Amino acid sequence: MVKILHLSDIHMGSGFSHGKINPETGKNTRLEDFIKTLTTCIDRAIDLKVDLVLFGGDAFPDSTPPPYVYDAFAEQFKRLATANIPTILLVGNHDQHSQGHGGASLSIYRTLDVPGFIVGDRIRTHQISTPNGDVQVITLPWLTSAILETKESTRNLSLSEIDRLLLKRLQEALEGKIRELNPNLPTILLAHVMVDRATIGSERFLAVSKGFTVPVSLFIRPEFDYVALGHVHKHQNLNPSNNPPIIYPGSIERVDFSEEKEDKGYVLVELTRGHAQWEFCPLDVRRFCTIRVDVSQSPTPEAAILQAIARHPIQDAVVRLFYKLRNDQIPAVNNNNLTEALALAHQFTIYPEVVSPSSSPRIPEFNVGHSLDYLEALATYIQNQAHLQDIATEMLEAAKSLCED
Ligand SMILES: [Mn+2]
Repeated sequence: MVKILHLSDIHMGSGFSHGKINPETGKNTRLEDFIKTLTTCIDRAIDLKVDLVLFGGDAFPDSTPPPYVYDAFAEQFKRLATANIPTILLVGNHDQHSQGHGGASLSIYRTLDVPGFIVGDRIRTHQISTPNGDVQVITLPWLTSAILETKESTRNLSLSEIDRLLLKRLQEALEGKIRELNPNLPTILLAHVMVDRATIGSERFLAVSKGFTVPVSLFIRPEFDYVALGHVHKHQNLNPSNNPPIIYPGSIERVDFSEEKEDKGYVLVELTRGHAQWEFCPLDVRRFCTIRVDVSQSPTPEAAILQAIARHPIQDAVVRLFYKLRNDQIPAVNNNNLTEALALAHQFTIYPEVVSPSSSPRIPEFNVGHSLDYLEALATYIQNQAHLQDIATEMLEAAKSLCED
């Protein structure tokens, strides 16, 4: 049985705006948080004497992090080399340099020939010897046409045609690798991809280019015993039958507020040919906390905001407070009192929003008991908007032609 630690999406150096400078170290506290969490993962790998560490990609926010961030990452991974634990660093979209081909922030580990380290920047099969037997790993980095060696010109193709072409190339490449596998060895696919079945959080906004989505069916193969993914920050298993498990461990720290409610962690796997036993191990990471309160109807707006703050566990958390109030209530809220109430938080941001009760009166016709046909609804809306009268006919005609398509 081969023991594996699978982690992904470290994004070290992100989210500095959610931290502050630690006066003792001069470092941003969010960098310190990320270092602490990564340290915990590496400690676990060493304490448990795992046979292999798989990193699913996205080491930093981009491929050219500042040297002190680069160092902090290397300092942790070096401990695996010292402990003789083989490690595969897969290249994610954030690791690839946007200029030119093949450059990646992780390539330096190959250049330096770090013992036991493999950089997965192409589709390749790696056979790794461990004290508990050999294991084979197919690496599938973030896909670009360069990685798939697409020779055809894509100049005249639409984006969806390029995606189809890439998917076809991927299927061919993967099939080739699968046929060359040793059928007797435990087998892993390590891939940095967006899989169609995934529930996505912040990667929607983080991805530099949208890239394309791979159907999960491509990975449900008897040749694979475990599919180790990276890219999506929310931990999930995409294969309910668990045969094979298709696992996003998710990011190890919250990169932004879209991950407020997600558990963060890594995955431990016990692998034999034909079976993978896996377990998600949660990490103790900094909490994010959003407070939303509408005090526009309150006779005591400041007290209402303070009560809302008191209801939330803000201690040591990254907090954002959204409150809505009327224009005439502004003098009744003293920002210093809010700041004082939030002082227990690690870091906080306050977003007041002034609402005016008369800004959007309902159109009476929309309150009728029967539902309106959408063209009827549009016509009613336009009738009620003085500034649209001169283009009313054109708008309705355009809407009709859209509906006919
Ligand atoms: Mn990614």
